Formats: sequence, structure tokens, C-alpha cells
Amino acid sequence: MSSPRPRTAVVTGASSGIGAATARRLAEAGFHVVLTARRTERLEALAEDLAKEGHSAAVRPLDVTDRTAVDAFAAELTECHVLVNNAGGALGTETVAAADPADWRTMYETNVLGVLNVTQALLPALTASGDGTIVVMSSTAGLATYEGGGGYVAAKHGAHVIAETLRLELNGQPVRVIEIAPGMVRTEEFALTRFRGDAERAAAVYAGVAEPLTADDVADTVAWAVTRPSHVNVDLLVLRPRAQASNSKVHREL
Ligand code: 8X3
Repeated sequence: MSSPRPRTAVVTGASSGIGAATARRLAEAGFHVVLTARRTERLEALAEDLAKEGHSAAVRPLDVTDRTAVDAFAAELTECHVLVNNAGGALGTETVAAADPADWRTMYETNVLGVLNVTQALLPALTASGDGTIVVMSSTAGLATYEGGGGYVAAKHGAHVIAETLRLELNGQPVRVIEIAPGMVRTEEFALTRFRGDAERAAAVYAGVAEPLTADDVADTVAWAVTRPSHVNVDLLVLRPRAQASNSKVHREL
């Protein structure tokens, strides 16, 4: 008896951190994973690792802010059952009074319009699959604000609103919309990017925090939510390390 064809999961921002860990978890769950991000070499290295472990992975370099490229990517995709909108990130911790509008624009482009671009482009395939799932990787920054959060908080609120609105608009269609909102996650790049390469300031984010979440902790919840029975929609899943009670209340052992 031949085994059924694997279902396809597209993961954006799959070159590192939560995206890479999610791609791995979904591959382990039996999905054919399509790895997308701007950095091709990293995607290829991950795809190679996954293939060595007997998993099925394809590499498609993609900038989610480039609508023409996103449309071309979607046109080439033969099918899609799961889309994980993970690409995004933070730039700067300036106050609203001092922030550079260019940083806000970049964050809006990646965290909001990136989700819009890829979701719009893949929605026909997700619907045609008869059992589609859209995951929006938002953040606790999409649900509450904090000083210096500014443009990132605004952008993640935008991502949150896409998930909420899409769920209403797709009601009656065979597509679920799941929002995963992580709090403090220690990855190799998130804080470093936010602090523009300043490793000391990036490390200070996690100083004294016993166990920040890992990318794999988040990936585990994505895989769990995606593999629930089709009629079960995990609307919104907030996860934080035990040491973090809110965006601004963090227990540190210093
Ligand atoms: C990351 C969480 O607290 O840095 O999305 O905004 S936080």
C-alpha cells in the first residue's frame, strides 16, 4: 500500500530562529516543508539537514515584502495546506518621540504587509486544499504595549488584527486562522537585530532570566496547533517563559 502524499507547509522566515525550528517540527510531523526567506544558503543548509534525517524540504528564496516575487512564488507552488507567516522582526527601542519613521516603515512592511502579501497569494491554494491552516506568528507585543516598543508593538498589533479579521472573513471556508503570540524568546538574531548588532545590549534583554523560551518551544506549539483535528481552531495562543508575567514584568536572578 502506498503512503499518502505529504501535506505541504510553507514557512516564511525559515532561515533561522522560530521559523527554522518550526520548519523542522512540521517536517518531523510529516509535512513537506517549503522553506522561504531571503538568505538562500541558510535555507539550503536546513533543507540538507532535514533531507539527511529523511524529511522532505524545498528551498524557495523569497522576500515577503516583494509582492511581485511573492506572486511568482505562489504561482509555482502546486499545493499548500499550511502557511506559517513567521517572517518579521523588531528594529530599535526608541521612544515614539525619538523613533525614525524609516524603522517603523520597515517593521510595517515585514510584520504586516509581508503577512498580507503571502496570505493573499496563497489563500486560493489553502482554500483549494479543502483543509487549510494559516498561522500568524504575532507576539505578546501584538496584544499590549511597553515603553520603547513603539514601531514593533504597532506592527505586531497589525499582524494580530490580520489574524482576527481573516478569521471572521474566512468563516465558512475550510481554512483555520491560528495566531501564536510568544513573549520572551531567546534566539540568535531577534534582539541582535533590534539593537542593530550591539551584542551587549542584546544579551542584556535576557540577563538573569532563568529560562527564556527557545525557538523550539514556540515551534512545538505551532506544530501542536497545526496538528489538531481540522475542526479545532486554536484562535490565539500566548506563551511566555515562567519568569515573564507581562511584557514589562520579568523575574531576573542577578
Ligand atoms: C518579542 C517579544 O517582548 O520583545 O516578540 O516584544 S517582545
